[in-house]
Amino acid sequence: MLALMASLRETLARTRNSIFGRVQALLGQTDITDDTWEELEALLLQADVGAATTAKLLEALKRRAKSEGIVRADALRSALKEELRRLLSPNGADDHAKPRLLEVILVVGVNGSGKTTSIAKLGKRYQAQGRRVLLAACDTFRAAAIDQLQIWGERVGIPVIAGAPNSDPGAVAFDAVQAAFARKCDLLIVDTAGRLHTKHNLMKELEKVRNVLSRAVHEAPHQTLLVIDATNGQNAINQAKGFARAVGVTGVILTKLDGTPKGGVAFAIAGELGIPIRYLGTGEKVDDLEEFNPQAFVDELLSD
Ligand SMILES: Nc1nc2c(ncn2[C@@H]2O[C@H](COP(=O)(O)OP(=O)(O)O)[C@@H](O)[C@H]2O)c(=O)[nH]1
Ligand SMILES: [Mg+2]
Repeated sequence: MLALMASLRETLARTRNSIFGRVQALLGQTDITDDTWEELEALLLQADVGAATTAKLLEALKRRAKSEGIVRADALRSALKEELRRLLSPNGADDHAKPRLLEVILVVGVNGSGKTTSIAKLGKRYQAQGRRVLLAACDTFRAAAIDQLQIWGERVGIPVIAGAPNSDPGAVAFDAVQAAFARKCDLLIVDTAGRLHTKHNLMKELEKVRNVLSRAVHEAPHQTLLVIDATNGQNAINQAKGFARAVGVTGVILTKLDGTPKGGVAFAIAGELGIPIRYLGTGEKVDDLEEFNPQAFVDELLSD
């Protein structure tokens, strides 16, 4: 737990030191003035929280200040932390945890966001929990992408099902499901393309892969995880909306939080997409993945 907190601390250091440290200073031991609200709004926008989510937060805080009689800036900080935590906490039960014969996780996202790396990290983590994992290389449009997943598979000791470069990703997905059943695997993680040659339509290809999975395995994919590169800030939100429309994303893996001051984008993702963040990518190594914890995340950005 201590190691975990230390690594979250390191991961969020730049985000905290850049803007959230100033939010912390603004909401210190003083009274709230009109300037407090204006500066808070400006800081949240600078922290990549996004216009829509910043507006929602400000509205909620002003409402609370009025109804709860908050006049001190430090009390406002506590209220802000609560609102940020609430924003990040998914509502409803997580039914992906249901035990199944074969669970299928589809991983999507633009090229370079960290899909393949995150799949290796997830695979290793689940394998360590005793799951029998198989990976599917459905990013068939670049030979290097297939190789990359195979190299990771070898490193972490997880088999990879792949086809020839430029083969149909749906066919690879189908083969991978058959292989998973044959080998009695209980978790199949499917890697996908993030960009295609111009004659193909990425979202259509992803829908096809998704349909193959749902025909082959009851209720599959059981999770569709969208990988978002935190360094893309607000641009990532629009990309995410496209994926969410096309393939129905159930959760987000937010990567490259280490070394970016744009960690506030987590709040924009939660506020604008309403999709829960499940994991944080905290570095390039295979163990650099953390389960997302809203409370720890907010506590790390704003202390009491
Ligand atoms: N610093 C950092 N780098 C990451 C993280 N996740 C992925 N990367 C790097 O991002 C680059 C692209 O990753 P890759 O998995 O190939 O992305 P893909 O194209 O979506 O499959 C690689 O150099 C990874 O090492 C992360 O959490 N932190
Ligand atoms: Mg890849």
